[in-house]
Amino acid sequence: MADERAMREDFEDDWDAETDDEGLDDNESAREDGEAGLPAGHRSGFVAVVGRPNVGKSSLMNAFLGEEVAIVSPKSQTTRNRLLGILDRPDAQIVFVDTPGIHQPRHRLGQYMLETAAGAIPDADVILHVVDLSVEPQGGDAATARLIAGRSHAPAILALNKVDRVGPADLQRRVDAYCALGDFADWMLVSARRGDNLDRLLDMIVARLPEGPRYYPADQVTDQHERFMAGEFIRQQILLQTDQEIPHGVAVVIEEFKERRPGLVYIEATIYVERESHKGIVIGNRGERLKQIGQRARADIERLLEQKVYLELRVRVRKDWREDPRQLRDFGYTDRQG
Ligand SMILES: Nc1nc2c(ncn2[C@@H]2O[C@H](COP(=O)(O)OP(=O)(O)OP(=O)(O)O)[C@@H](O)[C@H]2O)c(=O)[nH]1
Ligand SMILES: [Mg+2]
Repeated sequence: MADERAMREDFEDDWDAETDDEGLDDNESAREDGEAGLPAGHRSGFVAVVGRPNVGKSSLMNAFLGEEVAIVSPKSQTTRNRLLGILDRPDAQIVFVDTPGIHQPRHRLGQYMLETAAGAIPDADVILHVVDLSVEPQGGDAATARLIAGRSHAPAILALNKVDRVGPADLQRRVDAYCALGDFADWMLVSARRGDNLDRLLDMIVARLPEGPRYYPADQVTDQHERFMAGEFIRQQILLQTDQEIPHGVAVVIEEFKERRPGLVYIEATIYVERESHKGIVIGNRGERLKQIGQRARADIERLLEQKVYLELRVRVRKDWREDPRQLRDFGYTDRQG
């Protein structure tokens, strides 16, 4: 319990730090309103969204929120950090904790990701174990179930995602195979993409949350800074526009993020790759690919900030940074709780 409270306070500190220079007044008033008007029996808590890579954890969280808080891509290991998605409704505040996919790490970065995912489990009030129903259970699904069983007594709910991609002939057998992986309090067939059964799954989660206050202002959707999200949108475009090892070896650092004049934000970012040969691929023929990456990321960032963005990208090599503890720290892949 003490850990849990410390985690909540940590996240609240982050939010305060972020809003120091913008909109603090709005934030404060939201906090006050929130505590006053809660109905009797209001529920709240943290829901760890866990599972092997690429099953749709981030998609599911975004679908619940109706916003793209976490980046999504068809490549596995898209999510690298723990990030919150906060859903406020009259009877409950549900704080989703999106996590990296649970996999056998091959680099220090992978090790960090695994620790991040595993670390979200003991603090959660409910565990949402997400699986991909369009394929048979895999090693990572069983490893996830084992981690949950070893680290938490909280109720675990199984979200059988991508039901839009499974035929009737396979359905029952797959459901049985996934349900046999662990001791689940409940399960639900869902599709993050089509929206099937999301309301039912949400009610199932809320029913298992303890009674409690709002931990975050009602209008706050995430704990992430705009600066972090801008970097993630750039990384998302690299995930979408490059192949094989390249996207996995990319890190994005925002060097400058500044409102140059009202309505125009200037962002300068460096894309780090692991090898010289990867640099040429990210830049592309006569700079074409980097231009595409920049254009699409800029559109996403403009939508987020609701302002015009001037985005300047550069590509640099940091050889084998995924193995280097100092580089990992510089790129933000460190445990925020020390
Ligand atoms: N058909 C279908 N595809 C889905 C569904 N949910 C997610 N996807 C796709 O699955 C891929 C992976 O989705 P993500 O949300 O990034 O998966 P994740 O579990 O967060 O992956 P990591 O962050 O790598 O662990 C993306 O291409 C999504 O569009 C679904 O319900 N149906
Ligand atoms: Mg993800």
